Amino acid sequence: DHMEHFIRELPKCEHHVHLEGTLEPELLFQLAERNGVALPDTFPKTVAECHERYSRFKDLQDFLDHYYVGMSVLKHEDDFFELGKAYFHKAHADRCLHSEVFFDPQAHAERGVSIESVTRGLNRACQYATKQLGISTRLIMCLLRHLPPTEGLDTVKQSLTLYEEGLIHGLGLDSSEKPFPPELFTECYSLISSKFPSVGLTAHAGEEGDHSYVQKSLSHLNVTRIDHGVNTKQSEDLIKHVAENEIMLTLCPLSNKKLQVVQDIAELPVDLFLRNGVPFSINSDDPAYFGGYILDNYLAVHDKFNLSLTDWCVISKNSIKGSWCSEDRKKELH
Ligand code: ES4
Ligand code: ZN
Repeated sequence: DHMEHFIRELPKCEHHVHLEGTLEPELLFQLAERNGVALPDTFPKTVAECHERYSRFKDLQDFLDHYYVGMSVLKHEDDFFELGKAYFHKAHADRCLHSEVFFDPQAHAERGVSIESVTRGLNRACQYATKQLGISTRLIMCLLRHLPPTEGLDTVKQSLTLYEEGLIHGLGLDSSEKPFPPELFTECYSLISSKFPSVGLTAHAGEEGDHSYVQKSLSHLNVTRIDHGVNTKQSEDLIKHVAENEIMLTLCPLSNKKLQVVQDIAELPVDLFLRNGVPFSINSDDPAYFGGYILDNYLAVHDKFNLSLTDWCVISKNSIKGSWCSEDRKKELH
């Protein structure tokens, strides 16, 4: 299959991967042992049991319940370095040349791991990726929307020196979507953008929430990108708006299938978005839990949609254009 070979070789940009979601069961059990962390009885006991349990998530919340327990084995700066390094090797193998990675500092703070040690460990992994693998990187801090917005604001305040140092480049919003609409976090976003106007703003929206969550992320949080954004398909006006304003949607096909956002990847609005000039990229989300990294996600789209070479070039160009890297780097990526 010529097309498959083309897709394998295509230079790729990642915009939606949670580093805690790249924690493979092998490393998870190693770290649990090394750090003396006892996992709860409800957590799988072996690598094989992880794979079995991860193959049947009911919905986003069912996944998140495992995700937060899984990451509880991460305790020290070096654990985060090791996690990031392992991910960047996977990305490199998939011909990913630019990767923007999410992390959830609040999910580690509750175990007494400081935002500084998380960020410094991950930033060292980013530097390793650039020097050893030639991957350009961006670190995006995410706020957990299931926690009170006042705690999000505290986290933002604690992170200001890290943004100042240039260790973090973006702000995102993730976790359980529906009960926690985007406008709750208006102040967190406005604080970052008032202090650091060049920091990239994004938010998960329209994964389980309807199209109004996408709309409100744009109007209240001033994001320039939407993570998932699948439910943009529900509104013709919104489709027009994101196309005209070049808001990139970071689609995650394997994630949507595993969390039953769609029953089949063929249901994703890939054709609708291409026909209407909605820019989107194809991404990994939580690859250790969803069974595939960026190439597997590209190949899943290839398998379900008979896209032309022209379509793939549009996807590829949009994923470069929507990246938060320098204009010089964008030229190199072309
Ligand atoms: C996530 Cl798939 C997904 N959705 C929302 N929040 C997340 N955090 C990690 N993966
Ligand atoms: Zn995500």
